[in-house]
Amino acid sequence: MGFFSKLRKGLEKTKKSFIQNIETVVRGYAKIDDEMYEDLEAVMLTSDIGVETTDYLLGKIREGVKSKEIRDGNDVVPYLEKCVVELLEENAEPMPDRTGTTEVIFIVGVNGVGKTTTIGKLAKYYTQQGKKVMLAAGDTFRAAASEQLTIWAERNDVPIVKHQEGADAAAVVFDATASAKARGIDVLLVDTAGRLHTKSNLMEELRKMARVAGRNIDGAPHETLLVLDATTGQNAVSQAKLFGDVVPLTGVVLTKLDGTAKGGIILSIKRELGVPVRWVGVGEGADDLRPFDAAQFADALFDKNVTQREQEED
Ligand SMILES: Nc1nc2c(ncn2[C@@H]2O[C@H](COP(=O)(O)OP(=O)(O)OP(=O)(O)O)[C@@H](O)[C@H]2O)c(=O)[nH]1
Ligand SMILES: [Mg+2]
Repeated sequence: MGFFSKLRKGLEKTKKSFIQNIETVVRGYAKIDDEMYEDLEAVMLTSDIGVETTDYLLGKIREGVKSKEIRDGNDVVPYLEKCVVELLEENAEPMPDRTGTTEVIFIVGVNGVGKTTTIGKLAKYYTQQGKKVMLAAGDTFRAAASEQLTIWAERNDVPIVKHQEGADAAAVVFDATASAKARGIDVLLVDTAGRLHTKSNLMEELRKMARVAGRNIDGAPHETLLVLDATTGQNAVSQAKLFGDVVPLTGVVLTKLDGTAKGGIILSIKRELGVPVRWVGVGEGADDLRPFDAAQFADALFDKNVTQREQEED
């Protein structure tokens, strides 16, 4: 199965919990009234798009009613589809091109969201793009973390810099950045320990890692990607907000979109965290991560251009 097909299949539950529930609600209304807005609000809130994005979409529907684009309940869903596409586009931003320097990418997030797996997938993606990739085992906290990353390094045939368990993570970053620079590496992917914002020593460690990276390579880390597990919904977003206070985030990797009903979370990321969605993950395999493409995502969610998309995919 290609990426589009996996994404489409993965979003089936989200579609059900969001679009189809909305359809069920609005179908009953010949006339738009306050009761319908209340029902809509309830459905939206349970689909994990968040309070703010719910308010935004309800405001949009009110506008549509005023401008007569929505005349009865049946007009709501097609109108809402347009609004959702706009929100997806808001979350997309072109990836900056940093050819010519060693690009240092930090991967951060709470425990178990898919950081290390994402690094393995990114290593494959960038290698296929013809880039020289190196990994840094910056999770020195959890036992076996560096072994897990080493497996991904071997699979992708890329070098890895690691220290012993319990070593200073900033020292790993220092060595890795120096080595990457010396070897003319294009992309250095830095794994970090899963941490909660409440663990102040670990958050301080993250700050130190970022500081140290910048000593060896100008402007590093160039990207700090926050990994969010889509299955945790809005919970993930609120936990993650606090990472931005410690290290400036440049984007989000949304993982585990395969099979969750909470995929609607993607609509609220830019609004709540102020950063674009850069990558989406739809499985545990090395090919199950791609740059976020708003149009592709919308097609997968609304079952549009399916045949064409399926023909395009590898
Ligand atoms: N279904 C699915 N599983 C995923 C995806 N990404 C990661 N996983 C799985 O999620 C689990 C945790 O992944 P890790 O990469 O170890 O997560 P981590 O954030 O590095 O975890 P810690 O280092 O313990 O904080 C693994 O079983 C992965 O295979 C995805 O997109 N879809
Ligand atoms: Mg990990």
